[in-house]
Amino acid sequence: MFHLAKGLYANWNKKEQYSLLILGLDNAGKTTFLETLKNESNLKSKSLDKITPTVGQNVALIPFVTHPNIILKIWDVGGQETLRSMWSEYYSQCHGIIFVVDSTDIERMDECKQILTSIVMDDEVEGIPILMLANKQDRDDRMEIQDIKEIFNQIAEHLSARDSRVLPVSSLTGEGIMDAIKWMVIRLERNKKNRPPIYK
Ligand SMILES: Nc1nc2c(ncn2[C@@H]2O[C@H](COP(=O)(O)OP(=O)(O)O)[C@@H](O)[C@H]2O)c(=O)[nH]1
Ligand SMILES: [Mg+2]
Repeated sequence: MFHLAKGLYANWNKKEQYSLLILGLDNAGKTTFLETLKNESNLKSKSLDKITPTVGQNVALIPFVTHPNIILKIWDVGGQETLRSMWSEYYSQCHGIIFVVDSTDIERMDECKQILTSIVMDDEVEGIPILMLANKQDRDDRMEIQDIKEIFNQIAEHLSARDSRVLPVSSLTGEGIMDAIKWMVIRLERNKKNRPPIYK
C-alpha cells in the first residue's frame, strides 16, 4: 500500500522539462528577455542595466508560473556570427525556438530574415514550435508589428500556422513577455507526442 501511494505521488508530482532555444542577432535583446522572464517568474534575475554581450551561453531553469510542474530549460546561446554556427548543434535537443528580432534594427532586417530562413529550413527543427518576438516595441523608432509580421510570415509560410507566430514584446518593460511564453507552453504540450519532454 505504501509503495502504491508512493508511486501515485511520484507520478502526480512528476515534472515535465522542456528545452527552449533563444536565438536572434546579437543586440536583439535575448539576454534581456531571459532576465525579464526570470523576474516575472519570481526568480532571482540580473539587473537589466548589468547585462553585457553574451559570450558562451546562459542557461536558466524556469518553472512556468501557473503550472510549476512544467519546467522550461532556456538556452541563450549568443548571437554573434562566430557563435551562430553552433546553434544547429542544439536543434535536435530542443522542444521550441524563440527567435528575437530587434524591431528598430531596420538595417539588419535582411540578415535577420536569412538567419531565420536557415533555422526554419533545418530538418532537425521540423514540427517544433517557433515563436518570433518583435522586441523593443517600447521604442518610438520601432517598425510596426504588421510590417514585421509580413516579413516573417513569408518565411514561416511552410510551417503550420499552429506552430509559428509573431508577437510584439518589450523585454525591457516586460510587456507581452508572459503572453509569449504562454503561447509557447501551449504548443510544447501539444507537440509532446513528437518531442516528449524529459520527465523529472
Ligand atoms: N528599448 C529597449 N531596449 C532593449 C529591449 N530589449 C533589450 N534592449 C537593449 O538592447 C541591448 C541588447 O540587449 P541584450 O539583451 O544584451 O541583447 P542580446 O545580444 O540579444 O542578448 C541592451 O542595451 C538592452 O538594454 C527592449 O525591449 N526595449
Ligand atoms: Mg546576450
